Amino acid sequence: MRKKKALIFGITGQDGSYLTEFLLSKNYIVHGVIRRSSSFNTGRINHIYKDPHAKGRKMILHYGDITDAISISSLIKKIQPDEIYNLAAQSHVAVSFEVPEYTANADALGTLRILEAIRFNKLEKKTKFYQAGTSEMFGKVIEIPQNEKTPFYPQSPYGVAKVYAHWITVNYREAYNIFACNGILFNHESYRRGGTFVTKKIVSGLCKIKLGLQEKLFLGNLYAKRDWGDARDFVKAMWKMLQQKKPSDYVISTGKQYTVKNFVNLVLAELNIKYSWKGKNLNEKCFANNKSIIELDKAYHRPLEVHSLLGNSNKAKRELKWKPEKNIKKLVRHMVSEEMNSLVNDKS
Ligand code: NAP
Ligand code: F7E
Repeated sequence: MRKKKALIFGITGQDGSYLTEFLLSKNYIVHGVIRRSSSFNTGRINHIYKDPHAKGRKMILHYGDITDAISISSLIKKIQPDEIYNLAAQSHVAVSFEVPEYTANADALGTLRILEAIRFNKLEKKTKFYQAGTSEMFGKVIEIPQNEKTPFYPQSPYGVAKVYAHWITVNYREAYNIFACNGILFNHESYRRGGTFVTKKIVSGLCKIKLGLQEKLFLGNLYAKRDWGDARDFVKAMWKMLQQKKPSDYVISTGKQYTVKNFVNLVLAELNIKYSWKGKNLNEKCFANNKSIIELDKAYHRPLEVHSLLGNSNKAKRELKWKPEKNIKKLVRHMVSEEMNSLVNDKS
């Protein structure tokens, strides 16, 4: 049987690496787009990488960039993929306030460029398309919990750019009959999460404090609430969307909500650190062994905050037969144990 070909934009990211592993386990040939960088950016997929001279490679990397229409179109023409996953994005909400134009170019127009390349190369009937949408589109939430029909009210240049990407995906589905799906994914984390996202920052900082490699961790808003899932569960939902009879949009979430402070407390418990919180507002601090180990810094506050996100993924449960397998405790255990292993190996 012919193997299916997938093309992943954003293969070097957290989700790209897990999706690649998942698709390879389903016998796909996976093509991935990487950006040229002055330092290596393939750390999350090095364990799958094979030299171009090796026979029977199942993962093939290509240089490209989501801001470069010609490179996107020529890759799509050359590869003729059965499925495209657009995971490429400037994905940091706080950074999107610093680089709003680039964020719009990559996250909004990048999606349009891929859809146009599918159309331009006359692949509307062959190539299915997945767009990495986000709960950040709900922003200042209009209802709780949020589902596929909840109106968007984004609170950052990132969220606004993703709303454009969402609607252009719907538009190309309706105008050109492209099999195009939006996954509206709530926060999902793992040991492979980028170091400046809050869960990874907390795990990494507290593991270093436990090992005596760091003294303090500085955080921003402790009271933002998120619906945190496990990235390894969430990439399966992306694939399931493209295996349906009809394309549609799906919320992917756990339906459980925790504050940033709850997440900190779970990590402290996993590390067996005895702690107490004292103080209020910006003076709130976490103490262990009579030393303050967590303090707050206004620099991590955003011009606008998304205070509370909670997803309802009943449609995905019903139609995709998808539900999260791992809860937040399992996620914390995975993140802490991988982090500790890597720190201890680095030391020795
Ligand atoms: P990530 O770790 O930040 O990965 C982003 C990927 O996009 C990386 O491979 C990055 O390449 C690539 N990229 C960035 N700019 C690019 C450009 N101009 N051209 C080509 N590639 C580019 O993000 P993630 O957590 O895996 O998330 C995957 C997608 O899902 C993103 O679109 C994100 O916005 C969206 N999303 C994430 C979450 C979540 O909680 N993780 C939730 C909802 C939606 P480099 O490695 O070279 O930087
Ligand atoms: O922040 C608060 C911060 O940066 C979570 C991206 O994957 O998920 C992610 O976006 C919360 C926010 O993720 C710090 O203010 C407190 O309320 O980990 P984060 P995010 O902004 O929710 C969505 C679904 C995406 O689509 C995005 O691509 O934590 N917070 N203190 C902090 N956040 C950070 N980064 N650093 C802090 O020190």
